[in-house]
Amino acid sequence: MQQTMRWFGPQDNVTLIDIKQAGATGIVTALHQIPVGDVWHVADIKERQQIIKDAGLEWIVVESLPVHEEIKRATGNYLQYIENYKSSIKNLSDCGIKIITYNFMPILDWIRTNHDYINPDGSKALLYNQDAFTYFDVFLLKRPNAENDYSETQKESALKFGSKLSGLEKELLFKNVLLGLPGSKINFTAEQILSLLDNYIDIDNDKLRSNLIHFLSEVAPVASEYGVKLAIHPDDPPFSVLGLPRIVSTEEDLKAIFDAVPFNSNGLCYCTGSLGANPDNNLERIIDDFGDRIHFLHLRNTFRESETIFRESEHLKGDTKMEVIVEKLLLLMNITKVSLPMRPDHGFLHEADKTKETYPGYSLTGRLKGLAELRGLEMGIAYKLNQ
Ligand code: CS2
Ligand code: MN
Repeated sequence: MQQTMRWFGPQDNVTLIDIKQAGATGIVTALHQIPVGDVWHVADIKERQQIIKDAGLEWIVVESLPVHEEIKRATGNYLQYIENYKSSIKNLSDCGIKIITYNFMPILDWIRTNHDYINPDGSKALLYNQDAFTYFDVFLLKRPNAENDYSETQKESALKFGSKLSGLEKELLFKNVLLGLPGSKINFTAEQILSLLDNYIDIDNDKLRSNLIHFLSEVAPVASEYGVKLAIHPDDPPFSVLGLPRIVSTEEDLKAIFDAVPFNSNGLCYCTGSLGANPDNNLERIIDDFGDRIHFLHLRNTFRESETIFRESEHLKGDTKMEVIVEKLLLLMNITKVSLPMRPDHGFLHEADKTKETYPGYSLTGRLKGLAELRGLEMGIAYKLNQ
């Protein structure tokens, strides 16, 4: 595996030197300053690439080249945005960057209700609690008709959860759920999110899927032509939130996407944390079934405390047996002869990083620990396999 770490660009408090000293050789980043939908021009890509090169690292993966909301909804200027996406693919390829991650989650990227769950050792983790989310949705945001999306028991349980929260805790829940996109510190307001949600009223899973397939049928041939691999990131959490459609959550979802657009460039970002939060997803089978479509690895673990709560756990400890996954991935790479880039995805917030402002899940020490553990795991397994 190629060891990488995500860097949010020059304003990231985790520096390229930090990342290099953590043992990564590859950088995963994006031009966050470019508005979603605009073309990434060669000059801008090269400028960022040079900064990374000067630090002795290489930009190997783009995460993310975001998909404009109008493409997801197939409205307005979406055809132009698809053309822009093709231009960005071509420009990235011209600069030698050949892996692009993106997602097709409407409006929001990943969602957690608690960004500061305290582990027994004092470090902090990200957590999703369905009661907290339901409380947010029905009683705080008061999304129209949200009450119809939950059972009476779910609503009672949510209300019980909410009744224990102080005013400040309610504010924090609001802020946590509506955190903007990774790389941005801007939260959505209630008015903004409600009006954005309105745009999806007529879009169900089938419609969103057909919009994704249309998008892929346009961009995957271009990616193939330029030797670029597209890696769709699974939904996180892998189920519907806020009444929104979700189409990259299950094994059947993946099959539908890959079958519909059978270019190898139409691939997957294999995120064990996102896919693993749904106990019905068989992570090993996903490697067996879609191994040749896996172009990028996010390795992290989750722990399901109950049917309604999951939290991020240590990279090597949780519901996913990371040793089994890494062994399977090494066997796959032996066959494909491709060294897949891997990043530890999120990490805990450790005491050492408490005073540094970083994006939730993206402090240095927690990810360094994850990366170091995963590298060691790989080395041990590779040694055994080659004996
Ligand atoms: C990432 C995602 O921070 C994370 O959890 O795995 O935000 C990911 O970058 C995007 O969904 C990819 O488009
Ligand atoms: Mn991920």
